[in-house]
Amino acid sequence: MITIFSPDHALHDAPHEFLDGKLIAPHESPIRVRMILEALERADIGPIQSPRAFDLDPIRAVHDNDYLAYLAQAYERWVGAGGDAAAVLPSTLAVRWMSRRSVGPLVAPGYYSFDLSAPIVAGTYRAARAAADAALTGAALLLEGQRLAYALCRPPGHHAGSDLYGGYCYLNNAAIAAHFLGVGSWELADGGRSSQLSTPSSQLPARVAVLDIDFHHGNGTQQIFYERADVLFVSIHADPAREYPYFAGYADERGAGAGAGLNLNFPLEAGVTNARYLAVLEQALAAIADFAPRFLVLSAGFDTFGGDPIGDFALTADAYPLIGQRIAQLGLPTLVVQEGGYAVAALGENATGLLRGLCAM
Ligand code: SP5
Ligand code: ZN
Repeated sequence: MITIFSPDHALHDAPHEFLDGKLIAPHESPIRVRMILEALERADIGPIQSPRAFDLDPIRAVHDNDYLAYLAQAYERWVGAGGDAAAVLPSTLAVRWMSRRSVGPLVAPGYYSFDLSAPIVAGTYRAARAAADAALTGAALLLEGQRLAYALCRPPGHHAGSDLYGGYCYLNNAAIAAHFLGVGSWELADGGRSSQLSTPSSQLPARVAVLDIDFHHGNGTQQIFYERADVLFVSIHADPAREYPYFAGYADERGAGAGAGLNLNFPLEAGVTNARYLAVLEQALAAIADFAPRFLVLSAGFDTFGGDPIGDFALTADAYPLIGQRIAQLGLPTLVVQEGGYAVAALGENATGLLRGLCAM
């Protein structure tokens, strides 16, 4: 199994996040991927490669162009206009009946974000591009015939929508990779196992499933694919009636238009055990098998772990190899994209556990 990792993740190092009325030390920090990387090296689980450099085209396929231009310049414009040099964090958010476009340097953050947990620092955009490149490289490896790749992305991505950031996420790495896998198959016959060109008449994107097992609902990924027939989104997460992101992720959100029926949410109660989780996972996997996708993108968060500081599930380390094994039994070429997980001391064991399970197919 190939891991894709860029040290550029460390360029994003937020000084704080705003949570429950307080400015606190950020839960999402560079130590997270350092812990995972060290565990992968100790476990000798396969080669670790640098991402290839992609241009903006595969990112523009998922994100709004103005949004990308904003992210690229947000910090410099903010500081230039007198914003605090520590980080970009808005004071006023565009919401419901107050959502007129207004994008001056100090207010654009409120137009393009939906919460106060995702500060932008000088290196945020470069780190986010490196994470997207890692996911795209993993997707390219699957198109070239690999069966399993792990994009060790940071910052994470599944809360980022087409033109909104939040929840520690700026670019939706999993969505960018999923779209790339679908259209990438235009160029490739045989599920990407050979590099034979397919016939021009079959130019429909391949079906891709995204399974999101982060503790939090992947609201950004849901939004991006909500009306699409070629991507199935399935998410197992804390009930948003109780947990972040609160305003999306309910079971009755089933997709719309051409995507009707292709968005599937499993909101769960607090205290979810290994056995309960694995039972729900069976339902999620059955829906994916029915869809019969060519590829699977797994948005993998480890904030489902019982020791996580912002989660309330009760999974133990033993759960992750079992989750990996069951997902591997789908028999699909799979790209694992790193999302959340904030119990830093346990991240290495939990991530290697999932990957070992996925390898054991
Ligand atoms: C990628 C990812 O996992 N993002 C998560 C962002 C969550 N931010 C808000 C967390 C709210 C936590 N509230 C309960 C904490 C005490 N149980
Ligand atoms: Zn999460």
